[in-house]
Amino acid sequence: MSEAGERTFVMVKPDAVQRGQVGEIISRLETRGLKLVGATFTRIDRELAREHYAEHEDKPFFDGLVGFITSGPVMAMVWEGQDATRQVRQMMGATDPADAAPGTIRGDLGLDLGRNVIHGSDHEDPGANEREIALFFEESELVEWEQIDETWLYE
Ligand code: IDP
Ligand code: MG
Repeated sequence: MSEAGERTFVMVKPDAVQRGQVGEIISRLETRGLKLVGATFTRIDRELAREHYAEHEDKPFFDGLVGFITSGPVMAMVWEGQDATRQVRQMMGATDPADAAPGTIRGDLGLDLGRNVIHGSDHEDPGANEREIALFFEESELVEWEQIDETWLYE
């Protein structure tokens, strides 16, 4: 990982895959300057879904959430950059797309709380990024590489 780099876990959810928004979402993160260091297009099983969303186990929406996230393929990714976890959360917008500001990913690409397009690690939950990355990726699957614009992106 580069000196400026923090890694965060991002997942394009099944609704956005079905709606052809994978490219749009990757494009926004790339254009911002974040660096893609890992990606897998996969359909996750219920066990992994339950573990990933373990903090919501007792919530009334938990079963629906697990059903939704396992209902089709997702694009699971690791992005790296300065303050990456918090910056991705800001780009995502509020959990409910109806409350997410225009210009954010959820505010531009979704309408409904239960179909909110994207997951990103919670920056207010220390270690959530590394924990989620480890659930989906082996360390050897993450690519360390130098981005040619890094000297122009960071002071
Ligand atoms: P976040 O994705 O913005 O971090 P969380 O509160 O961690 O939001 O909730 C995880 C996911 O659970 C949300 O992204 C959304 O897909 C789903 N979810 C949260 N609250 C509700 C709800 O009230 N009804 C249905 N789904 C919900
Ligand atoms: Mg969350």
